[in-house]
Amino acid sequence: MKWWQTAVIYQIYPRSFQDSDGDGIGDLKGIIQRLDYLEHLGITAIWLSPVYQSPNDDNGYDISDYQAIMTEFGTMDDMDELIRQAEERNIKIIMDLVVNHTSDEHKWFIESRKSKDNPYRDYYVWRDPVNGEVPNSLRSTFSGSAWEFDEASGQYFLHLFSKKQPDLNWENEKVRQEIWNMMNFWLDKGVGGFRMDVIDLVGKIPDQEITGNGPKLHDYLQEMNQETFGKHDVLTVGETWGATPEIAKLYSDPKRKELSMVFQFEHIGLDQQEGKEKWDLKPLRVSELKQILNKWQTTLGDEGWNSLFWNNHDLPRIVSRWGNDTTYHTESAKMFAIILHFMKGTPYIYQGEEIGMTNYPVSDISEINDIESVNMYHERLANGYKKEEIMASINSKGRDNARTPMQWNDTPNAGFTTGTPWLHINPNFSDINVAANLDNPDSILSCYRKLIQLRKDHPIVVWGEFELITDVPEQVFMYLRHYEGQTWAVVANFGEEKASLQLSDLGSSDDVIISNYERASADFDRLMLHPYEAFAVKIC
Ligand code: TEU
Repeated sequence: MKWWQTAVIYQIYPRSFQDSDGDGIGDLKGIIQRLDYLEHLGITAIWLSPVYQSPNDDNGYDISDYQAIMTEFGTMDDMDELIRQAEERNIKIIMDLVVNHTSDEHKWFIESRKSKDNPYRDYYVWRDPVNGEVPNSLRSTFSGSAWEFDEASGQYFLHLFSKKQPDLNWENEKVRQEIWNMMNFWLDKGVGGFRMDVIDLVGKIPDQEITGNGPKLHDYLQEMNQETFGKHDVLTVGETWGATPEIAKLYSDPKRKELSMVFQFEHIGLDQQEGKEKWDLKPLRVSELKQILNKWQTTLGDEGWNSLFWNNHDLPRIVSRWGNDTTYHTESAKMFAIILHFMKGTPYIYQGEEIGMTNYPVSDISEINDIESVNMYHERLANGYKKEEIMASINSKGRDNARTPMQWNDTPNAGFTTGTPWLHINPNFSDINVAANLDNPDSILSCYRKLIQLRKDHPIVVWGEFELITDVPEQVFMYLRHYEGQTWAVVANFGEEKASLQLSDLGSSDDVIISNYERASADFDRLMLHPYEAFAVKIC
């Protein structure tokens, strides 16, 4: 048994969590001020989005110094204090490890671009033009070619993200050694692990246009494990967009000595048109969601461990995305919480999810900060798309939806800052905020607290075998968990219509563990579910 199997992780996007000095930008001292809140919530560890020195082309995912803190966020002393004060509350700090690329303002890249014979040249991926053009057709996730021409040396460098995020050359042993040293610097500070940004890209073979899951990927991760965290009791989670369960096992089979687990994104793509981009929307089919989550729940076995999440700083708010953020705001927010936290794996909560924070649609591109949305807007506009169409995509899928400041209370600027917030605050903060949730036993926050406590009190939540129930209407997601002779049933109605179930074999129970309506019992012989109703009940 590992501590991260029983854990609940809370993700903080520092820029938007809590500002302590009135500059409108969240910071480390602000996080320290909120540790009591996180302790009250009951979480085990914080995944901290990047806090390193960065020119913020991609809000900290473009790092110019891995061993210094972003000036706007504070100092290394603040960081040490955060680790210390979190530890006092038994909370671990998981660092974001962004090593597929650096900032173009990192000293390695500044050297690298100086000349072809600079000792750092080979730290990055440089190629000659082909027929006076880009070396090949690799594209950047943030629109356009992945190759940027450098006038001075007449070569192109690779950037799978922004032009200010040149890709590191992992084939160079020296690069890997630098990364191991940096990781050991953080491990020596006592951090609780790493969330590894786009780690599936580091084995790329650019000349063959192979980016994800390259042939050397797992050799590199085994080397990383051995050279760095292998000797420590930490959590490591890889961000792996292309993972199938078979691929996930390669990372997380304990025998292979790579990572603890990966984030898989198969369910995240379900409202995207086949073969198109995330901006090209289609409605979610609940049957597909059930089928994919069931596959992940049942195929990893002892060769892996699931991470469970609906949200992060790149994704729209789940209650707006697949729930109903107006009429059934509280019900649907709790439904997503309940159905997720009883699955087998480690749950991740993204800041604000625990109070049901929603998307914040905007009407003009000038209101958008996120580089991915902005670049896509210009590219699609040039390709003839209509403005309204593009804004509709950004409003449903854009990353700013998740990045609006945390809503603490109903005072001006939601208690996030006394200054001018770096990004607009969702005007619904007067209703949706932490203070309004705290003392209300029926709030969304109280539901999350209860789910976290149930996980601590009942081994079945962590270890129980998962069994999907298929004999239910399409909009109902239902499963059982089995552990040492006990069985719990978890039921969720993913819709605005009532739904009825008839599962006579399961009998009836008045041992309700948690519910988002006032439910005292469940008779599976004739069960009627309210819109977005979700509950867990002990069957035996
Ligand atoms: O995200 C990886 C990534 O591919 C995302 O850009 C993703 O495709 C998109 O946002 C979702 O549609 C990671 C980080 O989580 C993200 O914030 C960074 O921008 C990116 O890597 C580059 O470091």
